[in-house]
Amino acid sequence: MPIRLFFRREESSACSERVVFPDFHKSALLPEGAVTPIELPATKPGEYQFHCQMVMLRGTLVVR
Ligand SMILES: [Cu+2]
Repeated sequence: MPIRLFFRREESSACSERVVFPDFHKSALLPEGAVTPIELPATKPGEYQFHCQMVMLRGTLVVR
């Protein structure tokens, strides 16, 4: 199934203004104080990294 994630940006550092999912060639601007949905296509089980533009803030999306 396609994936929909919601990001809520809770601070104003420029670092957190964009989230990047390199495996999906997808990124989104995150307005401060707002919830931003991000749609990703259906994909194989595995772990997919996401991060800010400078790769300082990071996370992992686990697909089972
Ligand atoms: Cu950053």
